[in-house]
Amino acid sequence: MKHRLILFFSMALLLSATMQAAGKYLHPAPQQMSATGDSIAIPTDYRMYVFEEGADEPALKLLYSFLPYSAEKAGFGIYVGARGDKSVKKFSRNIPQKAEGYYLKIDDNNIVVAGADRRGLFYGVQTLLQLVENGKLPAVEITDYPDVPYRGVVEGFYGKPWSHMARLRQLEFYGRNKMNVYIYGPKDDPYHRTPDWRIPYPEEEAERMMELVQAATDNNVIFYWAIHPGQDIKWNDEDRDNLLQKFEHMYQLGVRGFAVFFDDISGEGTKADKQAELLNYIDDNFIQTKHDVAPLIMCPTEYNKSWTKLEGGYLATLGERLNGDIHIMWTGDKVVETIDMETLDFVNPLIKRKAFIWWNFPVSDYVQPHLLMGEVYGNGLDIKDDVSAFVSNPMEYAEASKIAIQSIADYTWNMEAYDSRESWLQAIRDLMPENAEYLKTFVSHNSDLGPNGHNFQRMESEEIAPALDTLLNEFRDNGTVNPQAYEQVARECKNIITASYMLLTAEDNRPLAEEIKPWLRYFRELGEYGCAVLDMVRTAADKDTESFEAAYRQAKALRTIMQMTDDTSNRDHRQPGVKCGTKRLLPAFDSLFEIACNK
Ligand code: NGO
Repeated sequence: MKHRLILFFSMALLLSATMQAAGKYLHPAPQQMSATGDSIAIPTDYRMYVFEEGADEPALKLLYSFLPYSAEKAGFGIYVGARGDKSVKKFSRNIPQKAEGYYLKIDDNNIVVAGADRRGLFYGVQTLLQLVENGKLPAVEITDYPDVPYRGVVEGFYGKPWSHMARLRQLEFYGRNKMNVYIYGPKDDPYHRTPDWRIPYPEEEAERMMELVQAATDNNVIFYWAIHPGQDIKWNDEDRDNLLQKFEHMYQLGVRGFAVFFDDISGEGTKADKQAELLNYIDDNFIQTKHDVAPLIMCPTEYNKSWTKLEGGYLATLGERLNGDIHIMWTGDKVVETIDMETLDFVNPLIKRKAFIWWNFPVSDYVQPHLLMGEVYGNGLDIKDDVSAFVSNPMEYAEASKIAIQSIADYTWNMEAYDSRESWLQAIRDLMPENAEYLKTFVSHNSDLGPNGHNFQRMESEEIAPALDTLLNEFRDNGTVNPQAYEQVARECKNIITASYMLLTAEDNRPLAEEIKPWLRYFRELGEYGCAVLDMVRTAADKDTESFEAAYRQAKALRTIMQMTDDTSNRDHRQPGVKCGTKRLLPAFDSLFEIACNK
């Protein structure tokens, strides 16, 4: 036992040393990986064994983007294919028996990327690319597969739908992070929802849709298109045919995944038996007859536990009547809540299948002045066998949502290995590689939601919180200034100001900088306000009345400026405005201001 433990620890050390040497934190974390510590230069002379030369496959396109095809006779072999392909026959025993899995081996003589299927192969190539560092590849052996079958995003929020460019960037990002599904369902697209769900997209929008479908295919993502007909649907043949015609129109545009949402509606449309009848009809007469379409997904009206009226039998009816292959979405115990075994133990028996999780995070349509860019934590690490899918409903800010989405990708791929902090830090680095430190400062103070109807809270400003508390308590109770705490808070205020300027002008992710611009301005003002408040505290403690007066006037003006920024930015929303640091920073600064005035 002892020996085994020692072996285990030395292996683990070796592995982490190797990965660190390669400067890499592979994400999502592979299920099994061993490394020798050696590395090889990216081969320039090699023989490639592919399943089909020139095949129009995302995995091959990706591979060729960094290893141009070479037919030279060379000793080094690159074997690429999926189970059943001749090119990887030798390795078939190593390929995991799991959908979307892959086997990857790099040594002195060969590179093997062998998928359990085409998507698995694609993920193997993604991992290979992630391993490249300074023209080198570490010698590794990886056996990998996802925990959750469907992982991705449902664009299902209220507010301005994502732009076409933002969606294209997202789809590439999903491929890179091994997410396989994107569900199109923005509430504010009139053609998705009542009353225009019956009408086909105009030419220009239809063309964009086709481009999105292509981008999804290129990144091995299933593009789902969702319809939201419930608010005015008539339970008659005419509307049933309207719906099928719209789906057929979307099919012609290339869509191969369909969903029907009955969330947030009232009236006739909410009837479970009618919904089930319609959905089974669509399933039998459209989904199943096409042969190339992914399973149908539905979002129920009672989509969370707090809205479930057991006595009404809504969910039980769906569970009993809906065809077994139709997925049913679920947001957890509440509209916005983390997902655990308990909620699945409640819903799965009712719906007689594994819930398709629609996780309402980092969506911010009910707290629009806030950006939710903090760590992703709180979901059960033991639920992989009890969900059929886990998709995130994001913010209307596509780039800013990527921090949470990347962590959800990590979480859904390998729950046991999921480390919310590591994943968050990596996502920050990936999003803005050259300004990661500044972005970390910004997002550390932009994660909580403030007071909200769903009573959902997130940690915020954790690192500076103890210093803020010490400074505040000692100053309030004794009128003294704790020097270390003061120093720490003062440094953070300066970091905030610097971070705002750096991010406003950052070139490594312009779309992100543009999205968060109003918050960056407010953030800078918050930092400046903090500095002025600290001056008030110091001069009040020193009984330096004249300097206090000046600091007071400055702090007051800055607080007014912050209010003006809040009052004038981000206006086109139901809940307009911008807020940063509402959990710790701003309340602490405001309290210090008050206390200093009363000293
Ligand atoms: C609801 C609604 C979404 C919102 C979300 C957060 C579901 C399933 N439908 O959850 O459109 O974005 O709340 O407000």
